Amino acid sequence: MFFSKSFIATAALCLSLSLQAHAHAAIAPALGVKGTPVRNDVQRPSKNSECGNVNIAQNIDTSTAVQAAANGTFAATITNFNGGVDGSRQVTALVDPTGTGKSFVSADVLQNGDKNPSGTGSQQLVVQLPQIAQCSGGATKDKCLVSFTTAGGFGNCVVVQQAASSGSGNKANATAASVTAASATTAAASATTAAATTASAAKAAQTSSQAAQGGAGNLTAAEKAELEKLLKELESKLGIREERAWVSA
Ligand SMILES: *[C@@H]1O[C@H](CO)[C@@H](O)[C@H](O)[C@H]1NC(C)=O
Ligand SMILES: *[C@@H]1O[C@H](CO)[C@@H](O)[C@H](O)[C@H]1NC(C)=O
Ligand SMILES: CC(=O)N[C@H]1CO[C@H](CO)[C@@H](O)[C@@H]1O
Repeated sequence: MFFSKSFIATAALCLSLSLQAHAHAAIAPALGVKGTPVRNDVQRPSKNSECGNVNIAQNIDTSTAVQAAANGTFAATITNFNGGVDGSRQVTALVDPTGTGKSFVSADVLQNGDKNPSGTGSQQLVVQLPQIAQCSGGATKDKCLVSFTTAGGFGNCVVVQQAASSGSGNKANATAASVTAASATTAAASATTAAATTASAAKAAQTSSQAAQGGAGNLTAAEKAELEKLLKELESKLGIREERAWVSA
């Protein structure tokens, strides 16, 4: 009633900042991070920025790389900084065999972490690089970039190195046929990325305009509950009370 538009917009901003501060998990060794990643190193991978804010070209050659086994699997360690789905240790993985951050394809996670851990801790993740994904990135031309995203929407990239000598499977399979398949996949992936970028920009604009107008319709139940809690806190500080139609309980 009183100043609901700016009030909700401010509250939504506070909410997103508070979620950022509380919900984190990092996968080591992290792209662009020396040593064990800490809470502040956690990124929010997104469709047009799968490694978050980390500069890929500047970091791919200086970051610790995980060695892939001859069968194309590799392991990484996920550590969460708070419990619950927001601090989820369950991930999905994307691989960019070119190491540029521009042509990701999905990869199977053979061993995953807990989706809804009760506390903090570390677990091992095991990922299978796709057969066509012979790593060719970085100065050594044998590095892949792997982007991990947790069920809570956090994560980061990891550099994976695939030794040429491990190539009995993947490398030897880089025949004309699989090279053709790989470039077709890459082209398809870039087309998808371009489309997704436009779509997500439109969605972001729509979402923020809805938030600014006081529309909370696109928030999940948990987000609504969190927003409501935050609003009540602000209201009690300001000594006001406002009716919100979207509050279910
Ligand atoms: C791949 O190789 C690793 C290391 O040798 C081994 O531990 C793992 O079981 C293998 N995985 C598969 C799916 O063959
Ligand atoms: C290439 O990959 C296929 C499918 O995984 C496999 O059956 C075949 O043995 C591989 N070829 C070589 C030369 O390793
Ligand atoms: C993805 C999604 O749920 N979009 C909805 C957001 O809210 C508007 C208005 O409430 C709906 O029209 C969208 O379908």
